[in-house]
Amino acid sequence: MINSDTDLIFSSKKAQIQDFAFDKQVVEVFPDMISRSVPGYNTIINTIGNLSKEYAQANTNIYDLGCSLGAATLAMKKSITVKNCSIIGIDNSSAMVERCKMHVNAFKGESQVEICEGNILDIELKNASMVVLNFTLQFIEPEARKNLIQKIYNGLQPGGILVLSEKLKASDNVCNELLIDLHHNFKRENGYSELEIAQKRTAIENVMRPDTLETHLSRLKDSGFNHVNQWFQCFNFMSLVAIK
Ligand code: GEK
Repeated sequence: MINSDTDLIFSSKKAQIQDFAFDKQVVEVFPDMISRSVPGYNTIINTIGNLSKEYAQANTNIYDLGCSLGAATLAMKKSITVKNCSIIGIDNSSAMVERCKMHVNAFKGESQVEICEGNILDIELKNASMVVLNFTLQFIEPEARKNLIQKIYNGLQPGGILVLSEKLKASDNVCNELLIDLHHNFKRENGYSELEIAQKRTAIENVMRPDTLETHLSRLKDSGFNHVNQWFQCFNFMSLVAIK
């Protein structure tokens, strides 16, 4: 059923395709867009909630970096029962932050939640027991990714966890094309047309630059994470945990 929350951004032919931006138009349809475009999104959000039950430590901070409308923040707010945790959600899109504040305030939870507009490359990260990078690192300039992961490692308490979810580029070109085809099938099955798939692909290719799994794993190891494992993959979308 099509309604005002349905993602129709690329449904009509555009004379010129601008780079994708997390603006007001995207915010309006974001939950529909992400759940029809990212295989396993709801499973990943639920699992972030479950992991926060296990890993959130009393008197620490929990960070949701690139929080968008706060789906992961909310899953954690609903799950955390230990005392005196602060969940801090950060996003550099003012349209996202404005809407996110309304979403998260609508639910009660044990932890206090603060949603801030800012660049995750500039923030200080300290006394953390859990950090979530749910499909955000792929939008960060590749040269800045190592420092960000290192900052996260340094800001985590021993035993703290990073949940990193990303779209992947397969290192083998044949397999990469296969995974892209399977993902496009997933989008077709969720009602996106060929035109929408093609125009979105053009709009996003300059702003979202996926890494290979090998690059993620070696960056995490080089930053000091000794315990790293993928727990989810569907087509070219994966999520992993890294524990300090
Ligand atoms: C979810 N985690 O629903 N600083 C802060 N925010 C940024 C930056 C930056 N440098 N770069 C991009 N963003 C969410 C989904 S979406 C993924 C994350 C997607 C923000 C950007 O504004 C957007 O809200 C988010 O990262 C990426 O669990 O749409 O594919």
